[in-house]
Amino acid sequence: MYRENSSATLLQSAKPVSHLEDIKARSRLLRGTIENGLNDAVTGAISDDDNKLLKFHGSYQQDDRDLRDERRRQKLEPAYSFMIRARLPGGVVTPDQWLAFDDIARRYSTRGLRITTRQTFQWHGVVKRNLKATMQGIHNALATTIAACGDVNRQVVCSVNPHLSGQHALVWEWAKALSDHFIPRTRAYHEIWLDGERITDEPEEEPIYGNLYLPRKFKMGVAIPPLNDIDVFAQDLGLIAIIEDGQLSGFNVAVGGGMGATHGDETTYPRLASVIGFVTPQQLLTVAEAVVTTQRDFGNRSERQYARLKYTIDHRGLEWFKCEVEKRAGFELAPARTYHFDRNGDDFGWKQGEDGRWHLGLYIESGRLWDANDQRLQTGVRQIAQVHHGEFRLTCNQNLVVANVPDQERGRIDDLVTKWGLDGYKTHSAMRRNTAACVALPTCGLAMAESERYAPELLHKLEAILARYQLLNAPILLRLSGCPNGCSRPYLGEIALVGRAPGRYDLRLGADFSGQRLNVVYRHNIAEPAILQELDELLRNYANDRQADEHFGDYLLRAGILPPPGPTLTPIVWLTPATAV
Ligand code: SRM
Ligand code: SF4
Repeated sequence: MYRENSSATLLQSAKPVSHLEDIKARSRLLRGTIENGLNDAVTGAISDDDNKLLKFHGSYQQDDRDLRDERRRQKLEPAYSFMIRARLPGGVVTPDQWLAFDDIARRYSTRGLRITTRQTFQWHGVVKRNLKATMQGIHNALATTIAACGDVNRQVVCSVNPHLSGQHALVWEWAKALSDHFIPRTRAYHEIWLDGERITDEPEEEPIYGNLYLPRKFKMGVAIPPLNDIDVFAQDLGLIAIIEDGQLSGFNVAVGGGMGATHGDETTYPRLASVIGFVTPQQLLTVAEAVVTTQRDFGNRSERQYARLKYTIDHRGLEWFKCEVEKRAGFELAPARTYHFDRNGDDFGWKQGEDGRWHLGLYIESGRLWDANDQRLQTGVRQIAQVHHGEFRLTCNQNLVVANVPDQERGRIDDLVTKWGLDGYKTHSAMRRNTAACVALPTCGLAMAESERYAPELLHKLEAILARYQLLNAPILLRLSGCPNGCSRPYLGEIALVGRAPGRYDLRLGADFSGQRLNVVYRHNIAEPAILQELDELLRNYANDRQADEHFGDYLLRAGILPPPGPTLTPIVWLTPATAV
């Protein structure tokens, strides 16, 4: 039996709620008619409404955009398939899980395994009749896909590599606790995918979310200074672990980060999270819940483009938000503690932890592990998983750490890394090692331009420029996104390309190297020749005029090539009254 949750009654809007709110309300806690749709053999798709609910189960319906025109000509329905995303808190994967995930990829997906910018895996190209078997395979590997997408708290990301110290391991435990705390409680997932028993006489409710879940997606991440590898200020709720005298004292709380924007619409924008205070570990879940429920009750449920937490905060004011969170938590947040980030990006090569065990950082281009063309990266990591007894850690920069390796096992892992061409980290330019590119074409329905498939070609050309100016060892954050949604967090790239149309991008410049300053548009809507020309000149000047250890983004500001950053962006963007009281 399904019971209405009281949070639904909080919705009072001048504008009608969006269609998606209506779908959620009618869904019986995310069931909709997904099961019927899966059984309909006439089409490879499911209904639009169910497709929206399916996201909460960790899957998106897509179609192969490379084939769209041809199939239309042949009067066939689009080549539908599904992308599936796992929920792997902090990106931790055991070797057994790796082998199971790899089996799933070989059996059901068309493009191998894809490490995402939020430390998890996606499988692309799973056809409808295999969707259930894929979900079951992931479940059997002791993982899940629930709430990997949808208007809920998603995968909680965490700095890598926690095994470098006992305190880091503790921080990961908290990231996992957060992830578990916000998992939806609906039994729909079990019923639909795992053939779970339907229990009809017990009330079923979502104690945190209510039956409408959140107004929009919600993201949490925990960073461990001085490394900001997760881009903590891009999270709705970013937590900065404060380790003092070798002990975890607690977390600074940052709220309202987000990247998504729409071209040409200045009422939507990327925003860095604002630090509002400090909590002890014991207070963490209470405060996180207060943040989430405040957004649940005050977020915009009429206009989805303004529904992220960043707009709720900018609309009502940061001080109001903080007071509301404190009221719900039942205590005041302590003043934020001092912290310092000195960089983003991942560590590559072998690093030893304080317990003497080793961790090997491997560069994976755009996170794609796929046996294609002349590469066998998927097989290579599979072979490592067959001999590895520690675990793997996926990073938010789409890379991979073979973690927790005893000294005597290193040689064996190194041999496999070399054999299967996973040793690129030793020779690649520093820019390549600091590049992230979103998936974009052919699977992403929102892509306006290529990203993942364009990155290798672009990097090849940029490396020729870097070599000319002896900059191959200069770490420069490069981010590519096929549209302004910002899945590679391009607004935090020292150099970023944001797709506008096939072959055309906005060139954005000037973020810092530690994820604490947004970049700005330098040239709108330009094609590759102009991109290369602009970057050639700027990189030449940087090579000649940079100060010792000065990063490219900082140089552009100091040299006056970009304007100094303005005040923190807090425009009031909604023209309509707030949607909740
Ligand atoms: Fe994303 C939508 C891929 C991280 C902001 N994102 C999508 C979809 C699902 C397209 C869609 O809605 O139809 C993309 C699927 C492409 C495909 O074929 O796989 C997609 N996003 C990805 C991934 C796979 C990019 C990657 O190359 O790794 C990342 C998966 C993360 C994960 O494992 O959970 C991914 N997306 C991000 C990030 C980065 C982050 O979270 O750190 C962002 C920016 C941060 C943020 O959320 O503000 C991001 N994705 C978006 C948005 C814009 C949201 C907004 O507030 O406007 C959309 C579109 C939307 O939600 O309407 C989107
Ligand atoms: Fe797709 Fe745009 Fe995200 Fe790239 S940034 S994966 S094109 S939604």
